[in-house]
Amino acid sequence: MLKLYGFDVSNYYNMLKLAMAIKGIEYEAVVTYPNQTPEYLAICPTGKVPALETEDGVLIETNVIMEYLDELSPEKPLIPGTAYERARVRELMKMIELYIELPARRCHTEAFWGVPVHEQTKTEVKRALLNGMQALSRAASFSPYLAGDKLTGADIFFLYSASLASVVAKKLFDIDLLAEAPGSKELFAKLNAMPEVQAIAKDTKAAQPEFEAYLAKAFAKAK
Ligand SMILES: N[C@@H](CCC(=O)N[C@@H](CS)C(=O)NCC(=O)O)C(=O)O
Repeated sequence: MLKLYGFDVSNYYNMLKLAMAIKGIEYEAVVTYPNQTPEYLAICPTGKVPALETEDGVLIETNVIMEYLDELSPEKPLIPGTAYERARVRELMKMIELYIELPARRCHTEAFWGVPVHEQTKTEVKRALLNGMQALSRAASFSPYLAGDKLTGADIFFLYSASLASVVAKKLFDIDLLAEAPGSKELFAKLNAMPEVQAIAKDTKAAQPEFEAYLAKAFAKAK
């Protein structure tokens, strides 16, 4: 059986949880926090999560795993359609990761854990997030999903990346990031109404205290 390494608060991990829930793929969850121990590095070369253990070996990188799941189990494709349509979904997934998720991540410590970020970093991130969301607004259709009338992997990336980026934008810059992409609030409401998304949100909430204990240890070690 597939083994998914990660933890329930991780937004990348939750992208795969949702992908597997939608596709009806069974797996064993192996609760793992990112770490650089030789044991985990032997499984996952970066020490990050998620990682997926398959019968052929381990895969990392969420978008790559999502594509693998679609090939493994073509029912309910998350990257559907013609070559062009599939490329468009990948394009949106990549835009979300590069221009929304990764800039926002540079400010996670301050937005979520009260560990201040340098002012210069904040200036850069504010601009990057506005540009990223405006670019996505131009590239995506939001009708109602990012790539049209079908839910795709791009919507899964959007749900779990833009939600955290919006918190960063609100807390640090007092910006309503979703307002930069008309249709995104309606899309969020639609996605958040899905029973699979609600089940994952429940797991995330339940896993929060353990994650906070892990973080407290990690920050104490870094001092
Ligand atoms: N590009 C990776 C990013 C995964 C990632 O950054 N995961 C976070 C948890 S949500 C992590 O492991 N962070 C620890 C670290 O960056 O060392 C992917 O697509 O899976």
